[in-house]
Amino acid sequence: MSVAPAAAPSPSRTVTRLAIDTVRTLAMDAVQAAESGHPGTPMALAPLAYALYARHLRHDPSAPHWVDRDRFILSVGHASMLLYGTLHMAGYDLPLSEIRNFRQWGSKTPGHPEVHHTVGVETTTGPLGQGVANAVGFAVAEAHLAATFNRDGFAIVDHYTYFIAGDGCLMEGLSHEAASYAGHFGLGKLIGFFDDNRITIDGSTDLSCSDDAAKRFEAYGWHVLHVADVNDIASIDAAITAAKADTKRPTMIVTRTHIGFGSPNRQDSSKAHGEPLGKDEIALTKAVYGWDYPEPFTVPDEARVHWREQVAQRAVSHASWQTLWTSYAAAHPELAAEFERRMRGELRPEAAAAFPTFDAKSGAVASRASSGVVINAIASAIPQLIGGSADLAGSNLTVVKGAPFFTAQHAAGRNFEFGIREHGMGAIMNGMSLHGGIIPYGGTFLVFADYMRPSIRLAALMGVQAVYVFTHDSIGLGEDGPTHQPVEHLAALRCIPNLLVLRPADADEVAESWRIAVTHKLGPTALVLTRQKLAYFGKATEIRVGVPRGAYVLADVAQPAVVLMATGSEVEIALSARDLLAATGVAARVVSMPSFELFAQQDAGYRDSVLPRGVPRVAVEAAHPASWYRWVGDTGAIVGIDHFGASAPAPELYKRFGITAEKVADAARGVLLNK
Ligand SMILES: Cc1ncc(C[n+]2csc(CCOP(=O)(O)OP(=O)(O)O)c2C)c(N)n1
Repeated sequence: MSVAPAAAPSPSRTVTRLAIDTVRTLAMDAVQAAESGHPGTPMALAPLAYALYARHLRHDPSAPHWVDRDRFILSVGHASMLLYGTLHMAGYDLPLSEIRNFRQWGSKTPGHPEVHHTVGVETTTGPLGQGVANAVGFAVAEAHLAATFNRDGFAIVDHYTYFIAGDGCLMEGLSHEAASYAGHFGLGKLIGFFDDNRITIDGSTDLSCSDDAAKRFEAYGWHVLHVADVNDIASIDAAITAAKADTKRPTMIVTRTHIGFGSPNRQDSSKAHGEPLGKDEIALTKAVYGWDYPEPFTVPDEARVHWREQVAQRAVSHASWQTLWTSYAAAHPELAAEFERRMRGELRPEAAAAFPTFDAKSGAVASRASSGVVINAIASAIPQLIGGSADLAGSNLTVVKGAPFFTAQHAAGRNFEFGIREHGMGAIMNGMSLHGGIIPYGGTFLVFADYMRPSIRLAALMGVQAVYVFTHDSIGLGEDGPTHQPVEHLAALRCIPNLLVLRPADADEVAESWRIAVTHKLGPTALVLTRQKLAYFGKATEIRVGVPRGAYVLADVAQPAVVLMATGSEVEIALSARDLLAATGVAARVVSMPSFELFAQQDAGYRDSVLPRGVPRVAVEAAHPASWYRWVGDTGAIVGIDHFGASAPAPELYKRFGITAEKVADAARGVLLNK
């Protein structure tokens, strides 16, 4: 079936054309009403959205969270009206009033799609390329859960992940990190469409890009197909069928489209990308479509009925899955209970007792090493905790020993090799987490958090659970030098709203930090860990209570004259400074402060009990001081580093850069003098 080209409207317009044109006109009208937005790409891609939602996706608008639904990700998030119009027509709970309210305060139709805000939106997209990498993560999750839970005759996890990427998505490096990963791991149930319209904001793609996208994806090991005209629904059907037939490779369907399709003065021009067409051009375009309805936001009954009939056929898959699930649950009750528990995001009851306890006999241990011990201790009780590292497993200590690796042949593996693709890892983790049933973790050096920062930001924005294992967390890593020594990273991470940052100071704090990370469901957690060894405090009881509160008194005196605050490796320095001060008659309290965010959430009574009002404070952290000002106040001092590090052994660096007990004691005396 081919949809008649808009340039020559057919008087015998098919209902399919009408159904597609309704999505097009809703996008034009909504962008016009909002006086902002992106009409051209929805106008071009409406036939593809129709093909997916009306003819291919296994989905059920009355059960939008059905666990085995096919997932669809609009990586070109600016084309949000394509998704909103389609969800509306497909019968999701997104009424026309919300379409009319596009981009307005409180609407369900924000400028870019936001997960957990609009029903049917699987992930938040807008920063180009992220959706592609999220889709890879969804496909990883599907493959892993299918390999873990499916049994003969019971493919209870068996769905596809579809995405649409644009020129912008494919120009971004992120999509290629993720595509390379997907090709290597043979994610056969991942089906992407490249919206090949050759237009971006500044004009033709010729201005800056002459890649052969198809060849790039072929080189990554993808199955690459072509659709010469997006209006040719039969050709989309055939491509999807061919994509599904290849179970070993992800598929990219390069689809030729025309931005602003049908608009006499805007089609194929960057003017169609990101501004309203204008009332006159809308009228002209609707005339080209043969659209007979003068009122904006018209949904012809025939179009609505057709959409609903088509989608009703798609939703049958939900009913048959339900039947399959019932017999699976009867045949494999324990697996079924486990699957349900995981999809609810709950831990097994035995998880709480799985966390290790440490003692002085273990001696000084790097926090990355105690983190490795914790991961291994909790692994079997928390099977949904799966992850790995961006090629630094031996440094990040992220491997569950003896457990299999995730490979194309063994998708049940729990150890992941993300390759040297930090940005990809962050975005893939987001997809894994959003899919459900998985708590992903990923490791790299703290300094390379910058390489994944956009994905961390989105994890925080979306409120997804993910755990970052950031090791080598300061100049304490020593000889690798300033390229590898984070300075501003802690402060920068602490500024990301809804990111929990934990920098534990000893092995017990590490265990408690991991406990917080696996139970903190509404956002990501960054664990900031040392390369160098840390002393053991022997304060397990205080730590168990104190770490969840973000800060606690580690060493006290009856009447503290000054409070010394520190995180991670610098807590030891604060303890030594306390001894130096005591020797000169100055009573100091030491507060370990692994998480500013958790401490800030405590009531004023608790905060005042840890940091008494009127008692001056000194902070020490081998990092940029920016994030400490709130806590030290006007009368306090910060011993930190506001410049890059250097290549030398760690003890020398601490001395040269003044992160020492003597400097902290001096700072304390200084604040007392100025009091
Ligand atoms: C990471 C990122 N950089 C820049 C932008 C701003 N931006 C939004 S759309 C766009 C052009 C995208 O072109 P294309 O993918 O071809 O989309 P189309 O013009 O087909 O809608 C740009 C640069 C963005 N959303 N994300």
